[in-house]
Amino acid sequence: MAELEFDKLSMDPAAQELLKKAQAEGVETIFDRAKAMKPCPIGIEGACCRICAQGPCRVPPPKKKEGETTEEKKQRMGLCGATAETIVARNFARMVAAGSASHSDHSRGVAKLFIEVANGRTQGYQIKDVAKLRRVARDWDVPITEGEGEDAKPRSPEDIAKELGPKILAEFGQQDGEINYVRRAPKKRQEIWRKQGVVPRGVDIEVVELMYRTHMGVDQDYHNLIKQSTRCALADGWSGSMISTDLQDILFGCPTPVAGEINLGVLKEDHVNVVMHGHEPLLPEMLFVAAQEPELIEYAKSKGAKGIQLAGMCCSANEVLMRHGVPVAGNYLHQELAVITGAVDALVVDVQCEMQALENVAQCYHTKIITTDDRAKMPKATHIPFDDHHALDVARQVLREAIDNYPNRRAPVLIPKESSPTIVGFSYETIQYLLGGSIRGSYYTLNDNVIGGRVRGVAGVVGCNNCRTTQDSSHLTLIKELLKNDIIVLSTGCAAMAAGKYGLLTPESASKYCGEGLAEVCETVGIPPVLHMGACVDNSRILMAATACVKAGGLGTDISDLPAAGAAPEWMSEKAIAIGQYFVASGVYTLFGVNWPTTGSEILTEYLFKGIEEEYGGKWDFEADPEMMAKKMIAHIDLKRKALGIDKARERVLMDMEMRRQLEAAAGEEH
Ligand code: NFS
Ligand code: SF4
Repeated sequence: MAELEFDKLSMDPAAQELLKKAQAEGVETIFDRAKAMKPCPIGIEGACCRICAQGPCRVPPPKKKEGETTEEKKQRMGLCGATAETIVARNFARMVAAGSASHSDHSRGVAKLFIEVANGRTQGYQIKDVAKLRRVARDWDVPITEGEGEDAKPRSPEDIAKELGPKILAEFGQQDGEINYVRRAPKKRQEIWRKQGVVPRGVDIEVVELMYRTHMGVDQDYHNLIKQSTRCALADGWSGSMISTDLQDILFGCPTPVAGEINLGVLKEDHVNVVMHGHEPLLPEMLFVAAQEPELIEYAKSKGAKGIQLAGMCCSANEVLMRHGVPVAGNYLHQELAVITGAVDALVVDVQCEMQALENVAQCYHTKIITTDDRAKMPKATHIPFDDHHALDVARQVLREAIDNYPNRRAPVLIPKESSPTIVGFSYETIQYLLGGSIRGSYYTLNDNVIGGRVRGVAGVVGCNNCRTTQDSSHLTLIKELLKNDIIVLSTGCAAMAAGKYGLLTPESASKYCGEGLAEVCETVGIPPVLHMGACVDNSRILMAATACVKAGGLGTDISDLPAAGAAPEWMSEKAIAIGQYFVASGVYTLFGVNWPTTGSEILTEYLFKGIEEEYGGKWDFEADPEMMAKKMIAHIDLKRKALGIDKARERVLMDMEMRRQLEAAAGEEH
């Protein structure tokens, strides 16, 4: 096993402690493998093509800047003549397609469940948020009342849902026209998309067409490939992901502020620990219900445990955290570590971001890995198929397996003490409410503070952990730098969990980390400076919040006018690329860290980092250093402030603050 420098692997003391345990016990983790296997230098640039059996073909970077000979050029082509631009764009496009497919197939499952719930064919589920159901129904032109005029009476939730469900589900297979939620975007944004010809027709069709175009010998124009990538990504952000957010809110409740705990310290030595890992909240919702049933608690006690402790991991964690305050064991790079505690009796996975290594790590301990989705199996795991018609029974069965496994624990168990309190659940609607109460609730309050200069701008910090960089470190450095500069942070996914682990998801952290202006605003409203908005599909909430800012007025007429920027400093998944692409296409300056997958083509990279801005008002950028990343985001935000003519206001605010400080200092001297 490799020699590891623990503090370089993760900044989280809980992770460091467990990595030491793993090493002492001879258990290999992703960090060992990362040390042993370096990324392929050609693959990392996106410059390897293996889409036909004449390859794989590699296109190395040009040896000289200018004056390349024909012979040299030929060496930088696939056998079929595909250029670096084509090959790199195809690889990028396929990442967008896979990422969009993940979010969208998740979403399709939720839509199907929604229809089953509407028809009373499920076990354990119900329509929890009728108010949101009505709001969403209106957006789909589904009537929420029956009869006309004075005789009109409200339609029952089931009735509305029965009409709404199939309408939404149809969007996945829709062949022509426009996806419905395009209408939610600012008018100007819609016009840009129509002009560029990238308004998605449906969800599936855009993924299929993108895959088709990247087949051998089809689309060989990088610009055209990126155009379809945009269309596909928009179908993800403004349809697939947005639909899952909406329907999950209707079924499980629209998040409102709730307290939670995060990090491996939430596991309990004397309880049956069940970790729910994955992305779709369907089963975790039922595990949450089942874990409270007296019979199961009694059963756990009969095996010598004091009770059942549920904990989440990855986006499944975010879903149940923000709706029920279920504690979170950790983000992506914590999955193996949870098993290494020796205290996890079952790790239940559904789909996405699950490392196959879990099977092997689990064999060194007693942990039972339970797969539950027929689309995501592992050969050595126990498979208990999820079925929404008997969801509660499946949840009970899973918990029983975990309880039965509790007596099999082998010493030594090590649960790190780290866990931090968090306040989460900042849905787009909740933020609106908090900004002005239910009656005047409006994003204008936020805009007003941005215009006035107390808040310099808004940043989205999202995305994964990546074992090629110190876990959580870039997230934290970036977020702290932004807060110090009065930039409020909206966060989702593993980034939000990273913020939580180090105490940034509490209102108290505002005075500690924020510049004076932002601290004042957070204290007045009573919110943390980092707003946890949910799982990665809930990046759609950020799109809605951005749109609401535009509509509230005073900050331009489009998302690209806002003093805002987005970042995924520790990204690793294809989903992150799909998300980034829809943010760029929605007008947002979006930065990624770690590495950048199109460096194999300078021309393509130049287009994504610059040229694309002329078309969409947003652009990509890459920056591995989180401090530089913050600087770039701040510079962009300031540029937008200037364009809006509100740069002077901020100078005034800073001047006021400086004067206040001097006055206070003077007053201090007098006493
Ligand atoms: Ni998002 Fe959530 Fe985490 Fe990355 Fe994976 S869990 S969907 S992909 S690793 S943020
Ligand atoms: Fe090589 Fe062209 Fe086949 Fe790709 S499609 S593997 S570049 S021959």
